[in-house]
Amino acid sequence: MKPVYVLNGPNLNLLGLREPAIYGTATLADVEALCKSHAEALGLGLVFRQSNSEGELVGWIHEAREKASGIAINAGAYTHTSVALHDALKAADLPAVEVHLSNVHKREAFRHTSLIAPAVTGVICGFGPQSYVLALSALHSFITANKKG
Ligand code: DHK
Repeated sequence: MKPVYVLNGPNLNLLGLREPAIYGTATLADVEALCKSHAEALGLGLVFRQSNSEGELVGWIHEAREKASGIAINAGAYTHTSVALHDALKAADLPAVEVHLSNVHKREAFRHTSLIAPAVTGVICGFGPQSYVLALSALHSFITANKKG
């Protein structure tokens, strides 16, 4: 089976240092280790990446279109602004989960709108690093049931 791509957007490289009251104290390396062990338990291969560049994220989604069985994406602030990520996810045509550490609906109004939500299978937010674990489990069920959602 092709691996699952877990893609992280802008400022997530600062996880653990950045607004810990909102995003927690786990670093992105901690989140990656959590994802790796959960993916292994599920029998899924994992590609885990972070970029501050919208174009690089678009390129990785294009790559996933050929090389991945599903995508979990925390697009950071691009969630709320990026038509390019929306279009790339539509083009990828894979099971995909929008992930957030924080519950964006409890926060500023500008975070209540996601431009990528209409292009993915489902959305998980508010569970800290566990949001990623839940996303991987959801992708695993969809991929093994051969569904796109
Ligand atoms: C991360 C970000 O960087 C914000 O721009 C999003 C998301 C929320 C998160 O909770 O993981 O609004």
